[in-house]
Amino acid sequence: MRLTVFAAMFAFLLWGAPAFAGSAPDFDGDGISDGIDNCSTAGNTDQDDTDGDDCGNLCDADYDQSGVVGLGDYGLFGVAFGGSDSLYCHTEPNPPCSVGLDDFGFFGAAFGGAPGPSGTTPGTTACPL
Ligand SMILES: [Ca+2]
Ligand SMILES: [Ca+2]
Ligand SMILES: [Ca+2]
Ligand SMILES: [Ca+2]
Repeated sequence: MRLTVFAAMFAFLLWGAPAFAGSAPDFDGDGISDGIDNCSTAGNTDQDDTDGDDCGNLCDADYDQSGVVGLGDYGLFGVAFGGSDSLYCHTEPNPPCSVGLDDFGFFGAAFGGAPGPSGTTPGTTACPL
């Protein structure tokens, strides 16, 4: 019995420990660790960030960079609707993209809130202005 426990501990040290040592928190499981994920709550392996504000498209409906998703963004989204501007495409890989009802659903869910969270802006939940 004691030998079995010892063997199990040895096996863990041999194969298990390196796996734990190299892992970092990855809330959304997209392979990008939270600290460097530009949209840490949604899987976005491509890290698309069309406007370059360090907030990935999948977390960023703040098109006018005001810090909140509001009426100004709604107006911009309306103009972009039906087009292919990747800034407004939240639900599909870019490019190509088509701004449609699925993206409007994303926008509606984000309305009234702040963009983000982005792991590339530590200590904040919003993306930089
Ligand atoms: Ca992640
Ligand atoms: Ca992510
Ligand atoms: Ca962005
Ligand atoms: Ca805004």
